[in-house]
Amino acid sequence: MFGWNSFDLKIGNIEKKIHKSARAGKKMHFALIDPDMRKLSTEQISQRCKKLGEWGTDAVLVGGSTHFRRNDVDATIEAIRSACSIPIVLYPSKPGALSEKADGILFMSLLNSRDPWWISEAQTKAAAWVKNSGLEVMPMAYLIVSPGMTVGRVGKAKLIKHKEISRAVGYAIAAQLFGFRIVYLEAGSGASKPVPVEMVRAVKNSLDVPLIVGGGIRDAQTARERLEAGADIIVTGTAIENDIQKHEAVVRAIKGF
Ligand code: 1GP
Repeated sequence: MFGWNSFDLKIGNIEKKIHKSARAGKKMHFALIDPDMRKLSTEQISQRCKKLGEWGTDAVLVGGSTHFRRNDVDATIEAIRSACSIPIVLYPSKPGALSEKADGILFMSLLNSRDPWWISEAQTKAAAWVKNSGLEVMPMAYLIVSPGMTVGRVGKAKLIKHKEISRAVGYAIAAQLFGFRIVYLEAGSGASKPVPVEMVRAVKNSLDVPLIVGGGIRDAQTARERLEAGADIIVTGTAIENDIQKHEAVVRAIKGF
């Protein structure tokens, strides 16, 4: 049995900062690090996070769609922790790949999946562990937009096409009415086209909770356009993996917006 006293129902510090920044119009940058050690070694992860810490990145998300080794998640978190003091947030793909070494978890539902596993069943498997983990829990609705990439395929998403703006808005409003406190519009890691500006604007105008936008954002201009349209947080991953030095301009553009 769970006692109510053992679980903090209040919003935690990471999420408080997200809401406060969004209310103040201050933009945030989240870096995605894939715990797949075939992509980056722990040394490479540390080296990248040291730079991100200097540039003002607000959180490091740890997650990926294809690789699920708990040991790799732990090692990734340790490598980040040793290099910077940026909060570390799980961006989970599977109940077995969770680690209490992180600071928080995006407890997310892929609302436009065709498969109940990604909407509520995986979360149900992990729920007791998450509740007892001590992690800060941030309930988040995850919406996958075309092209969706690996996460769209693995998550069996009924992709939101670029012209389906009212469908995106419907999902976002439903998410807020369900009680999700953050909405994430995701084009998929490595997407050739990011979430369109018109969709970001329409979704933001319909929402009262912070909006995250990610997938295919590789340059400062693309990031700026989405921030102007109302994104509160920009997530980048592939560009950090590929060439961290080139990425400084993107992080600075977001933080200096
Ligand atoms: C993926 O939105 C994130 O979940 C990051 O995408 O790798 O294309 O930056 P990129």
